[in-house]
Amino acid sequence: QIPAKSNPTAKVPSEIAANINYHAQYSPHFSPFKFEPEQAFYATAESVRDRLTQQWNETYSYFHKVDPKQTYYFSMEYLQGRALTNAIGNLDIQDGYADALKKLGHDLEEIVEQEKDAALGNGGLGRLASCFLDSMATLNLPAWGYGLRYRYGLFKQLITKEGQQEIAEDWLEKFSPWEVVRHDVVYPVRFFGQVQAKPDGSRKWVGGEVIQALAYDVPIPGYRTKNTISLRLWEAKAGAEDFNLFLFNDGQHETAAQLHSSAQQICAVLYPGDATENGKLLRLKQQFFLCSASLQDIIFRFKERKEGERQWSEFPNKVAVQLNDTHPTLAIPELMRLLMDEEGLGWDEAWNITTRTIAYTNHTVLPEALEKWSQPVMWKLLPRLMEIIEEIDKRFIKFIHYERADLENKISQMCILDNNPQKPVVRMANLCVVSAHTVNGVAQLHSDILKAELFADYVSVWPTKFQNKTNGITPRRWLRFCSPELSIIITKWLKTDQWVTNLDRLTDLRKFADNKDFHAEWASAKMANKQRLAQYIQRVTGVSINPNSLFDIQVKRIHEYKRQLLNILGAIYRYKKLKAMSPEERKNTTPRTIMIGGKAFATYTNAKRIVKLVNDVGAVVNNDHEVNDFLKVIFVPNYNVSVAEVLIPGSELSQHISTAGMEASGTSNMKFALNGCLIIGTLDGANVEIREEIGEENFFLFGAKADDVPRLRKERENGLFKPDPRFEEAKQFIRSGAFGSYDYTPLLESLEGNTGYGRGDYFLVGHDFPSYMDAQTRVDQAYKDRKKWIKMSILSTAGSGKFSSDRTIAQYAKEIWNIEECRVP
Ligand code: DL6
Repeated sequence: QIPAKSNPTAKVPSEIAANINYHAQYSPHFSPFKFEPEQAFYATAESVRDRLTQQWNETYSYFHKVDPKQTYYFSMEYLQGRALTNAIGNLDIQDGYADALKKLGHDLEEIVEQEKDAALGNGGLGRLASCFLDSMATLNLPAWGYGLRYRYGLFKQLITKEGQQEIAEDWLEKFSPWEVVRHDVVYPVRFFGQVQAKPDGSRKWVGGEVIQALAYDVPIPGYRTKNTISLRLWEAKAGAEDFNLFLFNDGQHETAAQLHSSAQQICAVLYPGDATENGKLLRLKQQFFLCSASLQDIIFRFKERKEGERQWSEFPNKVAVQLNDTHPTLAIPELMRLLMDEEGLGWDEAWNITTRTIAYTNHTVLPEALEKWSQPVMWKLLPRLMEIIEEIDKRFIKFIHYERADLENKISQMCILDNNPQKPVVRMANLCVVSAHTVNGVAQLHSDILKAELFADYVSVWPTKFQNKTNGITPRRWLRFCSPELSIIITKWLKTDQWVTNLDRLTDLRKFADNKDFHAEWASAKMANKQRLAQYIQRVTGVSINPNSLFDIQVKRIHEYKRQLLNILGAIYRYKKLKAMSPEERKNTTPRTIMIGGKAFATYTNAKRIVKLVNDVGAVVNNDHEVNDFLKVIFVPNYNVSVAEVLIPGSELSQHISTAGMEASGTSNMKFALNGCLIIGTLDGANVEIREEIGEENFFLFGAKADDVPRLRKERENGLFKPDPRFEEAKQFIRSGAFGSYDYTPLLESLEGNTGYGRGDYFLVGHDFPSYMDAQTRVDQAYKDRKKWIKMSILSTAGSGKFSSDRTIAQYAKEIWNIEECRVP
């Protein structure tokens, strides 16, 4: 029987089942008559996409008609994760789809598991961009995301005896059911070549190689609203005219398709290694490709949305561009170039438009993450942009010279071009600060540090340019959908589900913080999540963990400043103490399961050693029958968004233990707190605000404060640091070979000595170790008092309202972008 044509508005399970069937048969991607979970996933996703497409088209045409000011979020990273649960959740049709799939012999939960994560990002910065898109859509804001369609996303992490091994993550292996290619949206992007002066004094960038940017759109549905916005991802292409048939037939196969291969490299991977000149060139190409294609698209839309002539002066009233860190900084000179060279505007007008359009978010104070591009490489790849950057710099220096003679001696640090003859570079953050109308940090402490340190000199020039926008997370993905058990209880006790879009409503849970019945339901939901997590751990690591032990989790990119090393040294010390105890004494301890997960950048050797150490410790501890009822150490492999969705709801304690002043914000801290997990942490990033919101008595604080860090490093350099004996004992235990024969000397040496970045314990692991261990003792004691712990857990969730990305995005909209709601009727 031929199934009915897909009806995208179907609500009844039998009709939804017909839609799914329709796609299984008429959008075939597999051999006929197969309807295994994988095929069922693709057919289900396509039927959901039909619905989204309808809303999406309406949103497009409504925005076109209303012509509101629109924000464009430029980001090299989006960590979207899976889309199916989120889409049917936001469309509020989970039950219909679950029933429909049941009719077709499948289980929604199993189908959801078939989807590959879209991992077009690296860590917090990319996931933030994805949370922001969700909030933009939910708040009905006229806003879009722009990014790159990487062929391979962030690598897949395999754990072998040698430690971490990276393999390409083939998220497009079959295809992505969510993206739509727009064959009509193509823009040329030029690289290399030269600049010609024209007789009228204008300049033109010519020659070089021209690669086409082709748009792929991904729909981003808002929660319970028709508004469905776009994430537009660019793919690089060369055309048939660039394929030299003559050379090919002459046997010169590679030369014949040179431009095709060059195009393919641009979107091959996220963050290609940049140790070589070629690697640097490729990264710069990626950044420019994103900026140029997106700006051409924005300008096209600006003109298209109004018939007849547009006044260029209107541009900043119609367009806001947000740069997600410095990676898309080239948008600044590229917008100048497009306005001057392509549209014929003069410098002053182009500069006025550019500076009123572009805003910049800083996400790090780490010196090595502040991008500096080699001037010779930039001249070679982007000659016209370099002319423009030089001119911006010249004018800035002149401005300081005439207007702020008091800053004369600061010019060499404030200007954009560092002309050091050994290594001339362009300082991207300086270009952003000089050109953007607003610069923001991502948590109050971080924004204060930016103003007091990194950008202090500019603050006196432009005091109102600097803002704070504390990060946030979407409550849909990070509570409503990843923990249905807890969500149901919250809705039941609050007697409303309005908290899903108004997270401040969670404060009302405080009323029930001592209610016995509420406690019982809360504990049972948490237990269900812990059991789900225990099953997952068993499946991926083969280790069985006890759901009655304290689940203690640290998941994030592996980095020395995030101090996974502090965590594992603490675990080692705990293990050693347990070994020394009598069986009776052990019974009085709080059993713990410590889980650590995260990826180390492929060339970051010390981070990879940390991964190896955690695995080695786990192998010993988990097989030690004397103590393994009281302690397990698990390395959770291949941490990504979907894994986080299982780990976070099942966690009870999470570790956010960076050296104070180094973590700009952190966002997983918010996800854990929202899920009723207690935090052990330093006064760093958004921890500071989380602690304020949930109450200091519900936060296990330890460690140096940001203000003390420089002095402590100095003292260390001067040989004034006296290590705690427990710290020495833990390190000595590693040296003794207790965890195998791997040579951990370089890792241990990073904690010793007096000076230098990464040596001389720059991250103050030794200094913070004793107060960390004391805080851990407080954790163990608190966990023994079940009533107290559950109350703290409830208060964590209740105090998390501030950390909704809806709040963050509403602030960006009002205080930076100046855009308003544009709700599709
Ligand atoms: O703002 C999102 C996220 C913060 O939560 C993290 O604290 C911060 O480390 C991260 N920053 C970056 C920037 N690049 N580097 N390195 O990823 O941004």
